[in-house]
Amino acid sequence: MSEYFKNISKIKYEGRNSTEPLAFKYYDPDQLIGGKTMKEHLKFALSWWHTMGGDGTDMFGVGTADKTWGESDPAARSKAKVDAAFEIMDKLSIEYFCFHDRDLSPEYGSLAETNEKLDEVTDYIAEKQKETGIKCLWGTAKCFDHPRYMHGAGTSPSADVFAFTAAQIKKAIEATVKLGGNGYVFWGGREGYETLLNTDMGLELDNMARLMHMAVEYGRSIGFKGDFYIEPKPKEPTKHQYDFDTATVLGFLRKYGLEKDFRMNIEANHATLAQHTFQHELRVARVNGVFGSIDANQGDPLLGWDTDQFPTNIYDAALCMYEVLKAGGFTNGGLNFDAKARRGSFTQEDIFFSYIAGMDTFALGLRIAQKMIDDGRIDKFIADRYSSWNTGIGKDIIDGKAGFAELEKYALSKGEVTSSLSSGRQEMLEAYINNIMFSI
Ligand code: XUL
Ligand code: CO
Repeated sequence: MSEYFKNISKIKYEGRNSTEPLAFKYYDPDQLIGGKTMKEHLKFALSWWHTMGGDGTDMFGVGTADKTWGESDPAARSKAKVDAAFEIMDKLSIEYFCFHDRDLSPEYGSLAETNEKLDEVTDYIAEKQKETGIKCLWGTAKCFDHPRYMHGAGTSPSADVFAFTAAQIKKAIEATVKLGGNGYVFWGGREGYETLLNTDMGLELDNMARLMHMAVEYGRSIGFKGDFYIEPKPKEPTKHQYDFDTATVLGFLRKYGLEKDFRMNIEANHATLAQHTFQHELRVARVNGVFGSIDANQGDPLLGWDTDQFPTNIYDAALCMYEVLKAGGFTNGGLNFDAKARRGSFTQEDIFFSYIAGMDTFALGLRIAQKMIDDGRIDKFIADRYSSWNTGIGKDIIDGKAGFAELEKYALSKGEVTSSLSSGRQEMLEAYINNIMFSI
């Protein structure tokens, strides 16, 4: 087995004063933060598609990075990708990976042959997992790139395409179970529409739910105990994706009785495409008990599309980790870097610089989030702000003891209530965060 990154040795934690670019400044895997090690908190994962396959191809030009791994034969390349991926994960101390079926092994002449070749690759991965202890965070099926999925997969107008989709997902769930994955993701792909003039929305949504019920039923029948996830995204590739944002997906899950088996896989750049902050999406998931996993990346605030950049924004990472800690941490989920080096960052070293940047950003985010909680000023402010619900009329409302009649009586006797309000203190709270961040 060849070494692909000969000039790069295992990346070490050297601390904040290090100027070595190929070293962690903040990610110290075994450091305890709030009683758990950083690696237990963060559960970093490599995304097979961007890292092992993404070569910088965009709408205006061909790839800039060589991701052939020295092989032109597709089967040999798939195997080489496994070797290279495990070398990257080992050198970066990344303990998980996420995959689409077709990133592991491409389509061949028939579905039967495609499945057979996928089995060979997953057998090989399973062996490497045994040797290294590296785990699968989640798997998914690439039901969006082949022309058969031009009008959608689970939401295709063609029942034949729906059947093909089901067959592909069945196999992808089997691969996930075989690799010990604790999650199976549905990201909408082309599940949405371009124009309502040709679209039976009601049937498409019913069918998407049918597909998910089949996936749950089959997954559970072959021993999948992990979480199914939906990864919300409002647009791209379709004009309107059905899984628009967390709130929309929640409505869908509840309508179709899927809420017990599904949680959210929240992606930062998808949140901003939906005109939400990353923290908003995480909060909606948390307060509704469906927080699951995270696709860690960021968009460019000046671009309105899904740029999938490696996360370097400390503020966003801190508020993200604050939500994760408040949710009790990850259970089956983790932080998957659904991110790619920029097209101009085309060298092998750039893979490492990108991951180091992302991992250090989240390590800092975690430290700041824990400090926000330990500091207590923000939590106390919020508790005080809502203290009128702990006693008196507030408590009566919560306890179900006061309805419209009692509240009218109360309001009439109380008179004007503006004086019961206090300042929202947004600027003071933002300054607290700066204070906490810069004294870390
Ligand atoms: C696409 C996206 C996907 C999913 C997995 O925008 O985020 O890579 O994470 O299909
Ligand atoms: Co994603």
